[in-house]
Amino acid sequence: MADAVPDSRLVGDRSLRVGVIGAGMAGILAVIKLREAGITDIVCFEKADRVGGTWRENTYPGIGCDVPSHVYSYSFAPNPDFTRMFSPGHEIQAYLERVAVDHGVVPHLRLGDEVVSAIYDRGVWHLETARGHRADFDVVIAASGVLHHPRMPEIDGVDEFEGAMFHSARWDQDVPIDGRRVGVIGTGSTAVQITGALVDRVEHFSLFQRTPQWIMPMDNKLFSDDQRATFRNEPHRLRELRDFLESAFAENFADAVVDAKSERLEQIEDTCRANLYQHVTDPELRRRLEPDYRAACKRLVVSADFYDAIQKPNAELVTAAISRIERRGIRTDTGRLHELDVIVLATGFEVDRFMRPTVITGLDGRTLEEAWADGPTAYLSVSIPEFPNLFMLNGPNGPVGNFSLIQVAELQMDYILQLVRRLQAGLSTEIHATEAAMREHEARRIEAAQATVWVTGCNSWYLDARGVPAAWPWPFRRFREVMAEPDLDAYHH
Ligand code: N01
Repeated sequence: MADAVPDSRLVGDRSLRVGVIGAGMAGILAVIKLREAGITDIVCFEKADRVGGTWRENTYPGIGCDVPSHVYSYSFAPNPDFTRMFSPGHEIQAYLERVAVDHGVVPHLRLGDEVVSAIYDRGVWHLETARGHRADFDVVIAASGVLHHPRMPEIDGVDEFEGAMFHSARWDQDVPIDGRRVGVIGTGSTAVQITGALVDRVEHFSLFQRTPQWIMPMDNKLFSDDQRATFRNEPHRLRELRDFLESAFAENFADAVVDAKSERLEQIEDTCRANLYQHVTDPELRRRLEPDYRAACKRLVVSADFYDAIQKPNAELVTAAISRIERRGIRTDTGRLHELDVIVLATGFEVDRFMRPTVITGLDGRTLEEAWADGPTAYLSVSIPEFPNLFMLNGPNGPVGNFSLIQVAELQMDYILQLVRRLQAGLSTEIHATEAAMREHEARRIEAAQATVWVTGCNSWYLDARGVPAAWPWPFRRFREVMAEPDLDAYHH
């Protein structure tokens, strides 16, 4: 094990230059943690003109986080001001911007400049940006996000529509919505949030469902002024709430989904079924809304208002398959044309892209495209063989879905820093996972994935091209354990 991993404050003698790709939640975290480790020569590249990642890009009505706010926040930057148990997106965006200012991230930002290529050559990463800047780094941390390349549906006639049409992650705020006829394609977490937010604003709301979803009820309670004052004045109370939510979340959800036979998973299923039967009284509508696969097989959708919204008189659940998009709306295979003013494509994301389209070239001219020809992999989601001194936050096959990705990234960053400290201390010049370690990890991961709920008979974005869940298939505590300290035997170092 890595008993030789030094603490930089004690032995650091080499000054490192670190490039961070992306200034979303994970990139902000990387800069803060690097600075804490005494590394200040950092440039954080961000293609957009603001920090925030997902929370900057997604501005659709109803956007919020369905992970409790006090878990979906940095452990070192609690936010007593969150107004609800589950925060709306704009509060999270404001929080991330504030953290970036308060924790000294801003001077390291290079906004509006996308990294287009990163080439490794004898200990140095040469980065080039879309604006033609070139800069060299000893270490690169890729914090470029997971769900950020919109997946456009392959539907005939998409170019024919004469109204407004956009992907949920590219919401056009200039398009009027109120009093209009709006159609949403998809029934994932995004579409469900949009449904609750839009139905009372529009003349007619059509939800085009290809596959029904289980819906976990949510009690999105407001924190009162008094509660928030208590969180502010007695920080330990906020810490207690966070600890409670964190362990409840891990035990009740994260650990349940990786064991398809678990009792807790049955309870999740019972809760979702009861939610449907209690809230949807029309048996025909209920039949159309009831999935034929197990709850949490797809990423579980959490909502306080979806069933009420879809039963409003101006709302319609369309379950006939979409045949094509036409000038005036969407035609289904029953022959009916649903006339619409606005079509929202809540059709999800290309989840296997990660840092791409950035062209990344490691040892011996090997590109990431080549390394990932059979799908994205990385040792413990963090390090790719033959790509030395490049580390990923929220990389492939890690804990995704109904988790706090902030919590995940914090654990990964502490792990990465232990490797970076070796470089800083001059104990290593190149660190990257061995091919053998990655293969062994992948084999064990794929085997363990067979016990998860994700392979019990549904299609979802968790599944890779081979049908293997691209996710962490073990309890969350195991992730915590392996992230505690790198096993140097798994690395060239
Ligand atoms: O995307 P999705 P999302 N014709 O991939 C349908 C996170 N998130 O943006 O199920 C018709 O889940 C597709 O149908 P089917 C969260 O991790 C978090 O909603 O494939 N339909 C499906 O219904 C989430 O899981 C929050 O049959 C088509 C939908 O589009 C992830 O983002 C909030 C179609 C896509 O669902 C992605 O969620 C929101 C077609 N051609 C999102 N193509 C939080 O609160 C696709 N579909 C933290």
